[in-house]
Amino acid sequence: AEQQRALKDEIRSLLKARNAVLVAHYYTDPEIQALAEETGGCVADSLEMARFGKEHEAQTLIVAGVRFMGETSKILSPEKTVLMPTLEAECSLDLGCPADEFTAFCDAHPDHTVVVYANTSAAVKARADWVVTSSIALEIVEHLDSEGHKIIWAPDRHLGSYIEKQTGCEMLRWQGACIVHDEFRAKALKELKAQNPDAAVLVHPESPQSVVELADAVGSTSQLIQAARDLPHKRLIVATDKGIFYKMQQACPDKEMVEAPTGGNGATCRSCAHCPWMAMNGLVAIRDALKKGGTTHEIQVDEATRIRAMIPLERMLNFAR
Ligand code: CIZ
Ligand code: SF4
Repeated sequence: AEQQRALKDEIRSLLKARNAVLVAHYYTDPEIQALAEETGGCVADSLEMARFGKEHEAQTLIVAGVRFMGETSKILSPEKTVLMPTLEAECSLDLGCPADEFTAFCDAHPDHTVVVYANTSAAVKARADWVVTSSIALEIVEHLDSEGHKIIWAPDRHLGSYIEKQTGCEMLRWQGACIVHDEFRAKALKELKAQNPDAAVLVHPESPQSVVELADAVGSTSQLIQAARDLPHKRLIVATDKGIFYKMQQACPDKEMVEAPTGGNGATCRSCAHCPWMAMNGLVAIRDALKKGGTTHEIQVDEATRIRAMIPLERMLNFAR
């Protein structure tokens, strides 16, 4: 505890000395989210993280999350230094959609409008017509469908099939998945629901369709936190990364939250939904990033890619306004 406190103090002074602000994702560990809040930074989803970073006066952003979040921040704030606790924090959606393969796929379907999820590399965004987050994907696809566009969707297959079901718009879908949400299991969730008949079920749409079908509310991280507040239920079963409980409990301190079960190798696990890459964002790594900066921690996006990736990102930001 003593050591933790010393580390946090050191991070506080480094933030000041470097004119830096800490921006953390909802899936990082609770102590990291708390530190971001205490030091005037923010805790948010990937899009809000990038927006906050762009609008903040600090010269350096330290992004606690995964690589694509650092890249998105850099794309929107090229004049700032963007540091990450580790450059090895990846995302299975990003890894499963390499830019060269994706470009070839798009090139093979030139009559399609390319819509990619925020969980992709800068290079994949640079090949897209639109970037979307899970909070705005439905509206943008509906809009494009109403204008008669044929759509390529990448990379998350579950979010893609959820969008298809909701909008009735068929898309050419990349078959990626999130290793965390893909593990939620409908059978075990049904059993848990039966044991808690008064509970509402909240599900992130990166989960399998059979799990989404059991939900009382489906949405992005910020939408799920809002739903937790709005639903009348006092008990909530939540199918997303357990990092979200920090903000969800803050939003409704009087409610009880239960983790949805994951499957693994047939054995049901009740406290396993945590992204291993998000978990790499510890206090020591944050301290080191602020201390060393430079080559080992700084996000770089080459200028041609950045400028091209800005186009679909800004299209989304303008659509959201
Ligand atoms: O699953 C993720 O990594 C999410 C939900 C990212 C985001 O958009 O905040
Ligand atoms: Fe990627 Fe899933 Fe981790 Fe989010 S939780 S960063 S989608 S692997």
